[in-house]
Amino acid sequence: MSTETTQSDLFKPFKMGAIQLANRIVMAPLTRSRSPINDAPTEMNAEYYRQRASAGLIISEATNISQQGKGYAFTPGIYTEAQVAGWKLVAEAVHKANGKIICQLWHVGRISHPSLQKDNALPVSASAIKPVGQSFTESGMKDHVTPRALTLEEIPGLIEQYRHAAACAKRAGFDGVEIHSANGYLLQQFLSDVTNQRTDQYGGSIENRCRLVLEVTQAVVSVWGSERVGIRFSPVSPANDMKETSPMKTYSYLAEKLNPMKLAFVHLVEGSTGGPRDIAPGFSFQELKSKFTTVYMANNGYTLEMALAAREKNTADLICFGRPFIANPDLVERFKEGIPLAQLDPKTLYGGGAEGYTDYPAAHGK
Ligand code: 8OZ
Repeated sequence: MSTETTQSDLFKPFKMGAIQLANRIVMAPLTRSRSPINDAPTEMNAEYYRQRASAGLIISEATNISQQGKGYAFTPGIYTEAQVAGWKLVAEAVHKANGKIICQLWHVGRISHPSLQKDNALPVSASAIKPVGQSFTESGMKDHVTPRALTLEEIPGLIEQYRHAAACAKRAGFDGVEIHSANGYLLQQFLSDVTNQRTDQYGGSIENRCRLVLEVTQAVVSVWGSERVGIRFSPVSPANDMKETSPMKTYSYLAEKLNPMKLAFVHLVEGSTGGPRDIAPGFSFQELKSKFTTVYMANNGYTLEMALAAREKNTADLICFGRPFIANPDLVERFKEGIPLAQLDPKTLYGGGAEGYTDYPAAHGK
């Protein structure tokens, strides 16, 4: 372990809003599709999160706020009593291990498939525009379909889905929540001038396209208080056939509107989600960071060296690691002690049981 590593405040406590973190390393939300029964977590999921509790903060895998919001087979929800009970196991296990965990609130919008919806309903979106790509359903990959545009009358009910899920997450004992407004899912489908072609007050101008996410944030803050709520954006990521033509303008406006709400953090996917960081010449995440007054959580392809440099130069307050946490439950200790990282097995990423999930050992056992 080098002195540069030991002296970095990456490994020192940090207060994020009302949540006290043991260090500045965040376990990123990671979909693992291991909740096949009632979309509810079990002891196995609790064990997986417990093993990773030395992260300063764990963000849960993306968690459906309603059946309508579900777009991937075997992903968990946070809207029924069984799901609250399942997540209680998770939150208790993480807390017992002195960790902190927040719930990522997710509605996929058009990235769903009728086979995952109640009565084979069409997925919903800002507008009836079909994404290129396929959905992960219980019977394999299926082409996306043309979604149905939400009516103006349905918007209050949609916001209520977020409020209800936020209240369920609170009862489950999470430390807070993250609103998933990234990666081409429903909230970004409203933000984007490409996927949002509405002509009512939720489409057209930047103000109108940002309206839904701001109303959702208000609803979630009404449950949790602003100091336990964060939000995730991916302004330039092509994930899930997303495109925004002037992201700096849109996200600068969001910063201006979100700053007075005093959220706990803003989480940025810097580049193409899970891919290259330098995909948008001319777009500067540091410029965007300067517009936000809250804690800046950086994500996408960070190595330990990059994280140390980010703290040295203060280009981020908190650093997310995603895939490295899968095969290295003790990632923080490995970083501190200079222990080589284990590589994950891609075959066991999604679905299945304990194999490739809770059986990656910590370097020193446990
Ligand atoms: C990978 C596989 C399935 C879902 C995201 C929730 O992109 C996801 C996701 C990622 O945010």
